[in-house]
Amino acid sequence: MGYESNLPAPYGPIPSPRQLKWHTLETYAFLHFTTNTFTDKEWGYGDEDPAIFNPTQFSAKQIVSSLKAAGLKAAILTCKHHDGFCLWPTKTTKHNISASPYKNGKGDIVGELARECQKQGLKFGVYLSPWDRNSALYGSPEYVTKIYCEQLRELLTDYGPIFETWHDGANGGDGYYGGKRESRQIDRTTYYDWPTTWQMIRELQPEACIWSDIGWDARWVGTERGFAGDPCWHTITIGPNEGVGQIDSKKLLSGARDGKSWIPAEVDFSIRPGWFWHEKENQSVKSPEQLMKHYLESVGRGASMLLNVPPDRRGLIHESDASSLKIFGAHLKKTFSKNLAVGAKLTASNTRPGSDPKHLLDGSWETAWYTEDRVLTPELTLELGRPKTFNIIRLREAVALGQRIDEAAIDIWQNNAWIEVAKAQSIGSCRLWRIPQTTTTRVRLRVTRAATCPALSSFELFLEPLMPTWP
Ligand code: FUL
Repeated sequence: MGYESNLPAPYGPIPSPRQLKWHTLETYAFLHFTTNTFTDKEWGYGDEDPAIFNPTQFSAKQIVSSLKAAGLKAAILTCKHHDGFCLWPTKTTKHNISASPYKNGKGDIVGELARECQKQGLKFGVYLSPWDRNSALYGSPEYVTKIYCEQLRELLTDYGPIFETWHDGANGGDGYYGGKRESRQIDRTTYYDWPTTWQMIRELQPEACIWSDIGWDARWVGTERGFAGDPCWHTITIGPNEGVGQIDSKKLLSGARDGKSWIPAEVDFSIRPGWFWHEKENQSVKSPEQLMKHYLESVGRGASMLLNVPPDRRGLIHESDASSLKIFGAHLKKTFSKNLAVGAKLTASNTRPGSDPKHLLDGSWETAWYTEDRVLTPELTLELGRPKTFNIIRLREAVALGQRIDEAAIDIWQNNAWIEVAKAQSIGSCRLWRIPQTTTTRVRLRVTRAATCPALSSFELFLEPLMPTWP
């Protein structure tokens, strides 16, 4: 923040430094990869023979490069899915990659991907399914303390910095369970003892964001269809009877304006119909245009976009997915490379002494513009000098000081009058509006409702180029 001497007081819950960093990532990848890739299943039963796991052309380089081409800033790997097969040579179970033909039992997919991400400048995260349909111990307390926690400990100790840990709420009951082939029920409220496990994560990797339905650091958005609610507040109140796998998904979609905790939403969805690669879905890969729509409806509503791109049986990102990612990434880059508001003359109805509205144009999260305490509904006009054509507007609050704005609107100057072209409730870390292409000389922001004096870090205008045809 630029103006430590005259900062407004924070409002409500505020993000931790760890969450602030997470907010700046905005888009990252999910990699669903395991024996399911070879059995054509979405949920393995736990009795899969490790011999089937044999990605003969596995290339961490090709996988990470494909994600990077889409501008994705990190990758989260399914180190273990519900079938229990571990993609690293864990000491906790024999049901792991050492028992597979991959690199003659000497392979370590977690290690290869973690290293490649680091090399190419992406962060790395781990998905470790709590439900384990292979483990004979599943359902007993030892499974949680000796297997699940130990697996996490290995992942958080041996693979460098981890930016996020992913703990899903799926628990289907039946499984192989070491040959017992029975249905095991657990009590979701107590069995996993999440607070103890998450405390261990804090100790081993204090920078890692803990994701589950309810946080601690980031929450599920309540749908896997690729959008956030509108509004989507960074805050939410988790009730005493709510927990992982036990919370109304509608509540997660929007959060709560006056929520007691800062637990922002993450939008997880897949580039294909399924989470794992299936030959029959090669024709159903989402187009760059569809990915852009998901981007606007997730990142553009203040959530993060967790895009699943599953490696195929060769151990590569399939050509269809890779080409869609590449076009999407180039489109994003082109769109946001030129802020058309740069050079505009800014007139604010009020400015807090010591701050300056010009910081709204510099594209930085660190600098901001504030109003005086008594001014809750300021206006800010960009005089563009000459007519400029744009179709995307980006607004960011300086979220280090909390989510302060309740509602804002954008007007353009046309035929000697202001016309409202966009409006929203939640702004938060990022609000994107895509409007029909517009040419004007003046654009105005109106904060129409705020809980306390606004603190904004960006007000920018962009023009999307034409999306190339695909495939
Ligand atoms: C869910 C799982 O059941 C799906 O297979 C997938 O991994 C998704 C991201 O989370 O809970």
